[in-house]
Amino acid sequence: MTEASPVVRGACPHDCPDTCALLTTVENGRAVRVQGNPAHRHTDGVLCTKVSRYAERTHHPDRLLQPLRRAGPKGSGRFEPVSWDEALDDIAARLKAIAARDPQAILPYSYAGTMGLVQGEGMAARFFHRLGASFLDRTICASAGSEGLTQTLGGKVGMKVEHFAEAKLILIWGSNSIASNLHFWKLAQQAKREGARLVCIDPRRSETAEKCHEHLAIRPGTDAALALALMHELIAHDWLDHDYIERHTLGWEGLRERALQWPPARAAEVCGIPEQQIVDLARAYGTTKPAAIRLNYGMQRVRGGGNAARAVACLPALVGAWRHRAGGLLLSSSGQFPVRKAEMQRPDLLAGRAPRTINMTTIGDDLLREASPDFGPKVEALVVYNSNPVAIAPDSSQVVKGFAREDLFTVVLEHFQTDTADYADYVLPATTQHEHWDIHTAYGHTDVLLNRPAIAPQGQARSNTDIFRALAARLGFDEPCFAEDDLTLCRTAFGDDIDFQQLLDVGWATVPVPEAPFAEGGFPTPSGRCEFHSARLAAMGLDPLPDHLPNAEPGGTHPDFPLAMISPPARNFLNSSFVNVTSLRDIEGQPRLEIHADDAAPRGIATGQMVRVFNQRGEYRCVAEVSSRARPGVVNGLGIWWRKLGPFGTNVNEVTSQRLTDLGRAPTFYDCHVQVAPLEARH
Ligand SMILES: Nc1nc2c(c(=O)[nH]1)N[C@H]1C(S)=C(S)[C@@H](COP(=O)(O)OP(=O)(O)OC[C@H]3O[C@@H](n4cnc5c(=O)[nH]c(N)nc54)[C@H](O)[C@@H]3O)O[C@H]1N2
Ligand SMILES: Nc1nc2c(c(=O)[nH]1)N[C@H]1C(S)=C(S)[C@@H](COP(=O)(O)OP(=O)(O)OC[C@H]3O[C@@H](n4cnc5c(=O)[nH]c(N)nc54)[C@H](O)[C@@H]3O)O[C@H]1N2
Ligand code: SF4
Ligand SMILES: [Mo]
Repeated sequence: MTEASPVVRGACPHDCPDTCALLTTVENGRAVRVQGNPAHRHTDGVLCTKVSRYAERTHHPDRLLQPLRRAGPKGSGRFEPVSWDEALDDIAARLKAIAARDPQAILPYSYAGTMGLVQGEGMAARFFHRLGASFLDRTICASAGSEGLTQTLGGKVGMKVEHFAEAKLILIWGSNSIASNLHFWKLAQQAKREGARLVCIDPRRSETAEKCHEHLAIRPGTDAALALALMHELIAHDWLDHDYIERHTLGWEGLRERALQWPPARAAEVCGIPEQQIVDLARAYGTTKPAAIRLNYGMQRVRGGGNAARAVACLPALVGAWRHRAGGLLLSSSGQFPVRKAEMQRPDLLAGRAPRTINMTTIGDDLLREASPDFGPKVEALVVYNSNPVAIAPDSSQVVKGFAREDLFTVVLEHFQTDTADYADYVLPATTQHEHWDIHTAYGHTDVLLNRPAIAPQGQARSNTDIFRALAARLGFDEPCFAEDDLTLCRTAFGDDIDFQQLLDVGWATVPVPEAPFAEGGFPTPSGRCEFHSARLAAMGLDPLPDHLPNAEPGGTHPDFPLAMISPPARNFLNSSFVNVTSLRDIEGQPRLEIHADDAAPRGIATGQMVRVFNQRGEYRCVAEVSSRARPGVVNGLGIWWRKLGPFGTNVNEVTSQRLTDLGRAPTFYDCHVQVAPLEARH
């Protein structure tokens, strides 16, 4: 295959653990087909439905193809075309004027539209560092679990995903693998065929849960209670690996004492499942070797999410599961890549300045804050790229209020006129993965992938890097790093730690990771041990041992909002991406709320009926589906629709809160109480 060939090698840019290798067929300058590369072992020639339609997205009739300037009130969606020069000159002048007063009044807002190291925080980070803009704390997805894992195992490290195929027991914990980690599911199936038992721990009877041998439908946010009860049983039956605990862990006495407070009966009460299920799972976990845990981020979007990840991450050390390459745990492998972050992002351009940090999760509140000694200057300008905050950030009525500020200068780099782009002063058309270079790590395997552009930029679209280079030039940033092209940035990402020629020739390269990374301990924690007891947490004034922290809004306690709601992704969307791709939206139909018959009946709710889902923060409307996918007391509001494509212009984040997790300053999307009523009932 050569560069001139009509099939071009790329990488999936999305925030999905699998980071697939793509093959794009090009005809007459158009991407006509996207397939999984059969030669890449993790992709194995298979893509999810969404990305199989990537060409439809690239050549979508609604693609933004020219820069736009606002021509109506904020949010009205009225824009007029402008030239790139006009747009960039004006944006540069506005940012310059604000920066002259205080650059911290400028805030970048970006996340996972692309996970690429170049089109993500590559040139953009250099630009904002040089400017001295506020830092953005990128917490919206994973930082509670990441922090929990880091405080316990020492980093985002764990089992190699391929070895799950050899496990004899697999706990799929807080992950709807079929929807969001498809290539792991294939390995789990392989293990199942070899006799492994699959257990799913998830409040929702997900596509994955229904295909496992066992499903523990726990209440949201009760994972730590379950993990502590499992430990209780491991102790009671002495299914412990005393030698491993002695040599490779820290703080066993304290953890033991805490676990002994959690007999299965107590956890059964908290988790809302039969005691016997806990007892049986503990026996299976204590006596099956090798046992592997696929933990995922679904379980950490609650108040105690960081502690819950910590509690689960303690389990493998207790039974010595790490001794075997098919034992242990995987949450994220992203800590295993030797990315040259400083060379990519150039924090040295701050030149000693230390800007304040704003948490992306609380953007709703923070856009509405006035200047104060605590907060610093009011946010005057927002530059959004790779994200759609008006749809995906919690407590959207506040987010909308912030974005609607007439005195806020907002620039949005986008492929489409999203809910967020509707509030922009300038919308700048960005290239898609088909139109630019990039380089990718993964969080569900350990390969680096290169993405080659398959086609020319559509219309007047420009890459994020190109846009930030152009702004840098207009602001007079003349450091040579602002002149580097994308291929140079791709090369910089790993320096000589990766064979770049192999990336060019083959498309990917595997990072060396030991087969069984902690068989002999050697955790990347300060003590080198698996830290049940974390001195670092103690030093922060936090509980050094993992504990169960009940949800802030557990459902069943508030008189007006008795149901707990979780809002995991709909299978055919990727967060808010793809909602505007007609063929995928047609599969999803309408925004749906799954509700158990026991909760639907007393409310007079039937399948297909339009319902109001509401709490103290707001209300959204969607179609009810009375379904055993929901457990009693918990409703599942599948996400994340574009507000303007859902009925009544709202989505599920109307009711979620800006409360943060125990660790990692992360959102609590799945810690949310609501009431549900048929739409007509109000009249
Ligand atoms: N199809 C599809 N794939 C995706 C995405 C998508 O939007 N669509 N998003 C991508 C992104 S950004 C991410 S971060 C990952 C997310 O993927 P995951 O990490 O798997 O997280 P979620 O999909 O949020 O939730 C997974 C499961 O956790 C369950 N869950 C909810 N609350 C709890 C709880 O308290 N405890 C337990 N044990 N389980 C709970 C949910 O019901 C859901 O079935 O997926 C990526 N892949
Ligand atoms: N209620 C609820 N809310 C959630 C979640 C949930 O489970 N429930 N999940 C949360 C999670 S895990 C995450 S990760 C966040 C995700 O939230 P976001 O990071 O905002 O991800 P997307 O919604 O996919 O939006 C990404 C946007 O980036 C754009 N984009 C893609 N590539 C490029 C590019 O190269 N250049 C530019 N300029 N733009 C590009 C896409 O067109 C898209 O509109 O949402 C969170 N919100
Ligand atoms: S979203 Fe995930 S499964 Fe789908 S193509 Fe991308 S990496 Fe593969
Ligand atoms: Mo995410």
